[in-house]
Amino acid sequence: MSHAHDAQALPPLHVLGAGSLGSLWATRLYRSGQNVRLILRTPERLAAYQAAGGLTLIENGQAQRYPIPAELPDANTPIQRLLVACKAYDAEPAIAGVAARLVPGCDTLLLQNGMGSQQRIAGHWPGLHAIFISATEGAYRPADFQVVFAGHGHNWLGSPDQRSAPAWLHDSLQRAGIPHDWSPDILLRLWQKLAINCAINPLTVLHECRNGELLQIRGEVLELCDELALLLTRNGYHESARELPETVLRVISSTADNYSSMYQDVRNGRRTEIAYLLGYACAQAERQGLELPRLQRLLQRLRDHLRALGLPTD
Ligand code: NAD
Ligand code: KPL
Repeated sequence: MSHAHDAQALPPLHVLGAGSLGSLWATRLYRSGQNVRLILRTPERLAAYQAAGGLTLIENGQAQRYPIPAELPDANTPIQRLLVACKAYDAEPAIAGVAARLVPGCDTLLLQNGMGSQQRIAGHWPGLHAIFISATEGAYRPADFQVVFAGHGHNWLGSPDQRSAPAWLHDSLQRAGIPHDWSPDILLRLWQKLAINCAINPLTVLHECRNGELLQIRGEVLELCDELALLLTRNGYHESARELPETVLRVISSTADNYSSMYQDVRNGRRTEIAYLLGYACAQAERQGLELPRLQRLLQRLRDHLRALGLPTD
């Protein structure tokens, strides 16, 4: 039996959230012959998608359209494999919209940035096999149902309760050319990324600058790293805590010309994922009785800034 046949024989991988990353995953899976279905939010979105004739992936300047089948959340077929590619604040309500279709043990890949949404979903639907993903690939949408593959990166996948990877996962992602590894400690990966994000992204928003310009306020960045290191240590991540200042400075240098994702959200008038990034870090610190005044002040300044721009502060 050929691999392609194997892949087609698997139940569909439903992609909930056909935005930037969801489209990047769906198009690569589909073009490698795999059984993928998009779940679009409303009949209007579905009609617009059908009129567009599929999802277009733009990679190295080349555009290719893929007519991936799509359906609404209330379609009546069961869901055994699900990729949730909504923003962190949309993920739980989006799953609620398809909850009646989820089979027990459904492999549920959660692509959200930051922390908090994944844990809420795993807690709300304990019967799912939740797989958390820490993703550093980059994509954006120049238009509806089009996605530009903007930055190579990696995907770390893991189960928060130490379960092993579903049998289909590695082969499926490998055939699609989606770079990935199974991480035995996905929470460590997510915490590390969260800490880096907290040290960089809010300051780029407040100073309206590229990542690299933060080197001019290196002292402020390092003070934040001190407090973030306390938080990492409290959660058992001693080595990451020790390495954090160096890691953050390295990320700033290697992404010096980039605007952070939070900067881009704010610049484009979009809701940020603040509650799952700096907001989550501060809430965890408070819950754990840790006083982190610099991070708290940064959160306050960021919320004030968002409020002044008329953007949500959560
Ligand atoms: P996006 O806004 O481009 O896409 C999210 C999609 O989900 C949208 O199309 C939206 O309409 C859809 N959606 C929301 N609620 C829905 C519902 N109930 N039913 C169906 N669809 C629904 O977001 P994105 O940039 O792809 O980001 C997704 C996640 O991945 C975020 O947490 C983000 O931080 C993370 N991430 C993104 C990138 C990137 O380069 N884009 C990189 C790393 C991590
Ligand atoms: O991941 C990032 C982002 O923009 O969200 C960087 C800037 C690399 C680290 O926070």
